[in-house]
Amino acid sequence: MNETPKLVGQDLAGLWSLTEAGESNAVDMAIPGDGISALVAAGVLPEPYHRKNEEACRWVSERDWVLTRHMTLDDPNHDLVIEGLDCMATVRWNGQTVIEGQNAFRTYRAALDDIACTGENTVEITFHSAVRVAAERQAAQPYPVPFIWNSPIPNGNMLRKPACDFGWDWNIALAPFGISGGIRLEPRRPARIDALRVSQHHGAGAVDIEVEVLLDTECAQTELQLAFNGETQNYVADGCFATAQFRVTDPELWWPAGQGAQPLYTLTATCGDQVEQRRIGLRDIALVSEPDDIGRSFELSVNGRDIFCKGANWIPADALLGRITREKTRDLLQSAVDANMNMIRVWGGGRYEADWFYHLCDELGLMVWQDAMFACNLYPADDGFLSDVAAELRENALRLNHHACLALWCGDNELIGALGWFDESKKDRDRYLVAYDRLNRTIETALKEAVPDVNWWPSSPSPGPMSFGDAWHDDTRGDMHFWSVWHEGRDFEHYRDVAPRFCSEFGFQSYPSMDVVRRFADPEDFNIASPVLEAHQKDRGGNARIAETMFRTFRFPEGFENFVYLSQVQQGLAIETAVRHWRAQKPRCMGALYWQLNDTWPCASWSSLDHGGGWKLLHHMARRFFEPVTVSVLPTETGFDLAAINDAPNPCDLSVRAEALSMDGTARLLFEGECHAPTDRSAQITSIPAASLSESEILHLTWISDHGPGTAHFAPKPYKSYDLQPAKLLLKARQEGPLHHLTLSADALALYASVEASQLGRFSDNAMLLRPGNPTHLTFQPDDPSQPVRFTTRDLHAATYSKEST
Ligand code: BMA
Repeated sequence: MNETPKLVGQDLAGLWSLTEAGESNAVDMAIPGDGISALVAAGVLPEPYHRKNEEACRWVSERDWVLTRHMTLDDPNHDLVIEGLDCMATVRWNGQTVIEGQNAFRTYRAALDDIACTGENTVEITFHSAVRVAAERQAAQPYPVPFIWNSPIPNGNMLRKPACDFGWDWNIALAPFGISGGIRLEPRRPARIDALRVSQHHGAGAVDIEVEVLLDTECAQTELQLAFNGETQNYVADGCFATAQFRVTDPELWWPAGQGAQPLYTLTATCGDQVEQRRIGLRDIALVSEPDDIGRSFELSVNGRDIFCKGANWIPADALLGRITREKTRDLLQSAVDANMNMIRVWGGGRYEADWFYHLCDELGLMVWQDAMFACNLYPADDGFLSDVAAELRENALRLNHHACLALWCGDNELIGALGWFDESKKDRDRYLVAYDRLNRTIETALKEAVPDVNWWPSSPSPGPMSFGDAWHDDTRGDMHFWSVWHEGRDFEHYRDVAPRFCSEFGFQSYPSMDVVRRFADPEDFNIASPVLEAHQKDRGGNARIAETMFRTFRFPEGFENFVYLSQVQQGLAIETAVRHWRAQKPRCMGALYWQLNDTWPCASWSSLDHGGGWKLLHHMARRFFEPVTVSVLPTETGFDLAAINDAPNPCDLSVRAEALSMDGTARLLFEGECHAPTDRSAQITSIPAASLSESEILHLTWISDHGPGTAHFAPKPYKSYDLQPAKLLLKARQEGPLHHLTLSADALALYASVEASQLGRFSDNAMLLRPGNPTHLTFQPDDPSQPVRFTTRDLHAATYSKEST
């Protein structure tokens, strides 16, 4: 069931006419949508994601654009409502200015009664160049307010639109304009429901629901009807406010994925012809951050159960808002849950997502860490800017407050760190820290006024309220962004030197999969140093870091396709090293959200899902290293500790086997035993002396519990130091209906054995360890089953040994 209310009035979504200001050539523009997508569809611009076309599309953001639509009205007595007007826009109705938009994160509403007429009407929206207005605003600041170097389009921090629109270290820079939400005429109502604030009080065997109705009304009294869980109550509201109470006995609780079900109850509020519907999951969710012996804890508790949060950071589903669809977004979120995630962090450089996004997360059991939309820049702190921010936070907090998935609100992304990145703020930290605190207080105050019981965290990363320390290197307090491995070039082992309380960002880049590369590049571009591939790598040192890490870890790959494959293997290895280690630190550590889940366009990035939703090897590995019950190898000075981790709701027992595996695939048993895994902490299984493994062996683990079997391996030395044997992978494929059944077998130990397909689809597994005599079965579900598929196999030996040496 959807939350979208039935429209009373007139929907103005659909085709509008777009012209450059002062020009006469018009093209169609779909609303919701963006101008770049419209100009591409009309053939005015080339496909921006292809090769180096970004450059050819940049000029659009430097011009003004006019969107027009004519319509006939029987009754002019309407409000014009626009959601996601992005962003500096003047809206004229029959020539009269009715809205001056300046914030893509707010809803604008204008009464048209004196302006609209019966019969033919014209609405015109002028989008002023974001580049020009941002520069004007910067020039008007009383002191310089620097923006991040990742953004090739300057001054994005002056405008309230997604920060990454101006470019990011993974994004194309186009600063698109458009409308991301609804645009409609609503009948002028004497009283209107502006927001519903829903709070839950959980007691023994019952949940009390309080619904506060916030009305926009000039009437002294308004009749309302509220219905929840089959019970209907009638009210007469005095003024702008009414409160209703409901009690649910024997409630069916909402749980994060992996902890239980996600039942949703329906709340309906009716005011005249306005019917608002919300789906409510009953849960008691608390952010627990308290001083302790280590420093300051950070964890989420749901219905009294401490939850280890596993997941990734969410960025907009596409760089062009017109290309974002509910179906594609659902697929990305479903992939998160399928990889055993229970949380995503909606990162502060994107946007507050649409209502339906949070509704999907409610249904899927994906908790949402919600940043306020501020990232990596310094920001203005003048009254005009701050009052706009307060209105933005109030609106979004009220819009989203009822969602079960919403776990916490966070003030920003990395604004405290940013104080140390710019010459201006390094020279005068006092001024910029005060400005920061004004902004941060504005956000906190607006949120708490709107939704008093909100779970609030001041910034990410943050050691805690009123702490402005280095949460990139301090693993004792609050949430941490641990970037030393990627941005400081430390080796993967360095992940084990820290034990964050909650790691809300850490990441390692890889190349997009070959099916994605083929869509944006031509074969002559297939070289990471080619201009086209470099144009799709937005992190200055990114290619060098990927290549350097390969030198450290592997023998160098043969050819471009193996380079792409190996970049994904090493990305998976990096994140697996961190996650397995930090999960074993439970309960000191209670969360690991890697950077980043998805991509906005096809590029080299830290994502585990390709642009288009395909699974990179990291995503397959994440499914395994995020499994509720798992075993981690913790290297010590004398050997290897094995730890059992259980994030499932109940304790369980595991049977564990550890073997020494040689490169030809033969195995020697080192340990076999049972272990009890409680849910509140990781449990030591055994220690394996370092001398148990010969120089040419790796550790191989298998286990079985109530949650099924699991497997992992651990190589004590870089893979390049092992003499891998030719695995000679053999793939047998058979198609049954839409599904391809694949059997993969090997002649010797095959590490990170993978299958790629010539078209988009989902493999059931990948990046596997194969041993001779133990074939593996997997499936491939193509997106388009009518097309023939060609499969390619890869493994570490085949990718890194020249043909002559095999
Ligand atoms: C983090 C994020 C992003 C960035 C990523 C990779 O700090 O907050 O700003 O894209 O690092 O550099």
